[in-house]
Amino acid sequence: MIAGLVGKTHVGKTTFFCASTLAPAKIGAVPFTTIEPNQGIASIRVKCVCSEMGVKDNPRNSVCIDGIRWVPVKLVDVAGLVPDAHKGRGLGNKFLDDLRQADGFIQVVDASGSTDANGNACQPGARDPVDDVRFLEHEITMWMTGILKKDWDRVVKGIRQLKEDGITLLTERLTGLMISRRHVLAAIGARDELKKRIDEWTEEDLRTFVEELRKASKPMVIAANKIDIRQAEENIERLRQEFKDRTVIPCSAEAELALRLAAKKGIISYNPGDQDFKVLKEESLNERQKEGLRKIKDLLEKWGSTGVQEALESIYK
Ligand SMILES: Nc1nc2c(ncn2[C@@H]2O[C@H](COP(=O)(O)OP(=O)(O)O)[C@@H](O)[C@H]2O)c(=O)[nH]1
Ligand SMILES: [Mg+2]
Repeated sequence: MIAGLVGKTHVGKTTFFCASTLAPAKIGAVPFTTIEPNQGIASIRVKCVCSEMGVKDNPRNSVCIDGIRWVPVKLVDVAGLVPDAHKGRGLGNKFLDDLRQADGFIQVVDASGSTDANGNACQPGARDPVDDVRFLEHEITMWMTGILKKDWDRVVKGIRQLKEDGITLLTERLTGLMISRRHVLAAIGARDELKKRIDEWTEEDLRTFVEELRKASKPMVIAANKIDIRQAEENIERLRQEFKDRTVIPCSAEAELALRLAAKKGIISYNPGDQDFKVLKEESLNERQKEGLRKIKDLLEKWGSTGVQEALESIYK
């Protein structure tokens, strides 16, 4: 299983990545916790059969803790996508190609609006994260369109001269993206204008097809990050209004990272996704750290969790 982290620079992707791949000691027993600087292993929770069936399980590559099985997922942190990444701007294509095998994407946006279009810090509230979601959808669609267009002549020739089946030809071109015939059929079924001979599709039809294909094949959850900044709340409401068919998960990657680091050091007891944590070594904390943890506690109380674990898991729901 592979999940891709996408988004422009400075929204918190690497923080999200570090938090997710920094497994608490017990979960860290899964092999290959780190693969490469931008690839690591995160874990998602599934209910373990041992609790349901009352049997003792012996999972080979996942761990079971208190009836929750932690299953490894490869997480890829795609360094800062910039507008026009699909045309190769900012090494965009190279990064995007790391995502070919991804089951889905976590779109990290700075919900506090404190990162401008080019990934530079700005006043909170100055940037509209709705625009970032649109830009990312567009980049991913254009990247997939590019892959398909490369061989479009062959598809047309196959249909016209060799009388091959268009759906099969399309599916063959897309297997490298982990896209199957089922997805191709779903995408075509979604739009009336696509229900005609594939070799007669216009550029516009092709883009429509890819847009539907992306929706059918690659779940994209919006991780609305930086909820610890006041301006985020209003933006999250707007994101939910604008993208009614998308999952928007409020997140604080920074809070999750702090909690996992503290848990790893044995200062607190905390499992990823929890609504709360318990301080174990109060005496080892200075005033600043205590204040930091208090703020995180308030944040958890308000939002239910840091959102990081939920964002990762919602790709697989
Ligand atoms: N306030 C706040 N800042 C965050 C959060 N997550 C990340 N950041 C900060 O945002 C900046 C960019 O983070 P980074 O992970 O490097 O972003 P990337 O460029 O998308 O990989 C850093 O200063 C982080 O500390 C968060 O949840 N809240
Ligand atoms: Mg980064």
